[in-house]
Amino acid sequence: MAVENSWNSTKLLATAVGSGVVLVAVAKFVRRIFAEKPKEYPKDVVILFQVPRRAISPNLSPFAIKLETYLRMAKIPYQNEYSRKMSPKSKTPWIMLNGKVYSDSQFIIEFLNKEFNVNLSKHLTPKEKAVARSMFKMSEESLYWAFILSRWVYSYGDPTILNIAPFNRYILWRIKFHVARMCYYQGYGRHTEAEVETICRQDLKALSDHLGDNPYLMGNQPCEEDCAVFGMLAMMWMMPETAFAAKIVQENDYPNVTAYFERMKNDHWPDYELQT
Ligand SMILES: N[C@@H](CCC(=O)N[C@@H](CS)C(=O)NCC(=O)O)C(=O)O
Repeated sequence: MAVENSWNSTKLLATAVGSGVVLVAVAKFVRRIFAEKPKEYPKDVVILFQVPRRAISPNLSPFAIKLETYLRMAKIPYQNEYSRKMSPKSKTPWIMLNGKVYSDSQFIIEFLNKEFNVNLSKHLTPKEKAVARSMFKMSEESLYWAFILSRWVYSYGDPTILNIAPFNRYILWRIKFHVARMCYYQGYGRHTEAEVETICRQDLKALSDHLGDNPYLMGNQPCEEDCAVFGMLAMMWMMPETAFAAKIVQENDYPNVTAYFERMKNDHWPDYELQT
C-alpha cells in the first residue's frame, strides 16, 4: 500500500513538472512570435536610450543629462529613444550606434570622442584637465550619492517626480529600498542625514570656490567635464524634492554655482522650459 502511494505521488509530481515545462516552453514561443521586431535606426546617428523626459527636467538621471548635453555641445547627430530598458550593465542611459550598444555615460563619451573626432577639452593643459577631472568625479562619485539619498531615501520619493499617482507608493518604496541598499554599500548610506547634508554642502562649496568668477568650470570656454557637473546640478536645481537638496538650493549659499547652472542651461537647453 505504502509503495503504491509513493508511486502515485511520484507520478503526480512528474506530471506537474512536465506540465510546467510545457507551459514555460509555450509561453517562450508565444513571446518570441509577438516580440517587437528590432527597430531600424538611421546610420551614423547616435540613438540615446534614456528614461522619459519630465515636465520639470530633461531627465531623472544626471548621467542622461550629461550625455545629451555632451551630444549637443559636440554637435553629434543623435536621436532620443525614451525607454526604461537598461544597458547590458543594468544602468541607464546607454546608446546604440550602427546597431552596436555602448554603456556608461563616460565610456560612451570617450568612445564618441574617437568615433567623431571630438575633443571638447583640447584647450586645457594636463594640469587643468586633472582639476576638471577631480571636479566631475567629485560630482559623480560624491555629490551624486548625497543627492540620491536626499531624493529617494530622506524625501521618500515624490510622486510628482515619477509622474505617478500619489497612491502608487509601491514604486517609490521599491526605489527607496534599492537606493538605500546601494548607498549602504557605497558608504554614504551608513551616515546620518545631517552628515550627508554636510558632505553635500562641502562638495558644493568646493565647486563654488573653484568656479569663482569663471563662467565655466575651467575658465571662459566650456569643456567636456562641464557636461557631467551640469548634469548633477540639474538634479538639484530642477527638481522639487523636499529633504536637504531643495533646502540648499533655496538658501542659495552658492550664487555662482546657480549662475553657472543657469548659463549651461541657457547655452545647451534653450528648448527646455522649466514647467513647475
Ligand atoms: N556610471 C554610470 C552610472 C549610471 C547610473 O547610475 N544610472 C542610474 C540612474 S541615475 C541607474 O541606471 N540606476 C539603476 C540601478 O542602479 O539599478 C554612467 O555614467 O552611465
